[in-house]
Amino acid sequence: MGKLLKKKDCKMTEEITAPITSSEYSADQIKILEGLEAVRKRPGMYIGDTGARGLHHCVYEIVDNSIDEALAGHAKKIGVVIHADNSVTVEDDGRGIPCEMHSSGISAVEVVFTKLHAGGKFNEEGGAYKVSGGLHGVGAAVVNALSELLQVEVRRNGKVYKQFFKRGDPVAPLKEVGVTDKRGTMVTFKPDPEIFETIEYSADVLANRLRELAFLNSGIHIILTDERQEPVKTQDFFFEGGLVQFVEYLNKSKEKIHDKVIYLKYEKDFLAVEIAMQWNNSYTETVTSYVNNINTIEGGTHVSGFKTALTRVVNKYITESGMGKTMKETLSGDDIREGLGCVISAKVPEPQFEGQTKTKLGNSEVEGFVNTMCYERLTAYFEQNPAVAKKSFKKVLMLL
Ligand code: TSJ
Repeated sequence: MGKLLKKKDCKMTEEITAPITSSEYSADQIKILEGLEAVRKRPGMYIGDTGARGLHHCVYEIVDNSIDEALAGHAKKIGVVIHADNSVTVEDDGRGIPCEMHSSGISAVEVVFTKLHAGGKFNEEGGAYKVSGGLHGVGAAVVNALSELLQVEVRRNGKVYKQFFKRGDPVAPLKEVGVTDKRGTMVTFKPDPEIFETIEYSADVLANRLRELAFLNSGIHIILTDERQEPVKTQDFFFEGGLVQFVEYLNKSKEKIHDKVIYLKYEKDFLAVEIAMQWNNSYTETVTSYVNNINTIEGGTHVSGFKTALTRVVNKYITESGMGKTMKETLSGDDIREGLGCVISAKVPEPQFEGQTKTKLGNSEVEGFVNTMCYERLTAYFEQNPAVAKKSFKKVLMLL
């Protein structure tokens, strides 16, 4: 993923104040375009860079909207297609972006694609548990600004609506173009070669991120199609087992200490954490962590909460079970995590990202939340699964 940007880093577009009639349509557009002009002037500020990373980031920004719709319980399938000309289509079977008129007289769809500070409002009204990554709901407008062409098709209320944009500029207002019995949103965009150093998508880069999203959000089908080759290649990423399957995937070439992946999940007051882990016979620790589907490379409070709890639980188990009767001191966290493959995924409503690369979770409330839940759940897990505990801690104690 590209650089994570805070809302305050983005220049806000001007507020649209007075309601307008259709004849005033183009006049009002000028104000909106001032906002998107800023994106075209300094694309790096919004998508990190204008190289391959930024190019792929555009797809992630659009996909994030569909992931949110799926997390809210309204979509099951997300399709991503790389076309022959390197334009990309993202489609979902969700409720469809609302098409009614916004208070400004512009359709809600157009607001999503032209206003830099639009997104958030809808999502709050929707009451959904909106947690996916992205530029706080401005992603669609940013991608639109950086696209030579963008087309959106919404299927909603039995109707099909369509709108086109050129370099962020609406060609015409949202138009009703037909009837349908389906629901969903489809967006096709062609990255602007005036902006990007390359517009050639890598199917592998997209596949890796989409697979990761499918592991992190179990039950969603994410289907990638690359039409640039014959025969057309399609991959369907779908993992009912979510994080458990993610750890199996990461550990697939390793020799496992115990068969079943340990899995914990806890949700309370809009905070949620899921952890899957399994020891292998190597000496390397691999703790991969995410917050709202964003890889927290530098870790943070969710990771430290887990680590502290694991160290306490394992030492307590070793002492109480008599496994460590020859030991004078307690095991360090590093000892315990030798050979541990682990994925932590936290969902945090207002994440604070810190550190050099803004990939370290800073929210202090998360540390205690994860620590308490891990201490309780892991204690219970090892009591109920003594065979797993014995095998893993023997390895940790180097008795194997
Ligand atoms: F943002 C976007 F335009 F880029 C985009 C949004 C792109 C794609 C491929 C999908 C979507 C999208 C948005 N999929 N589903 C939604 N859902 C809504 O925007 C939505 C629908 C209904 C309601 C409601 O409260 O009735 C609320 C929302 C946020």
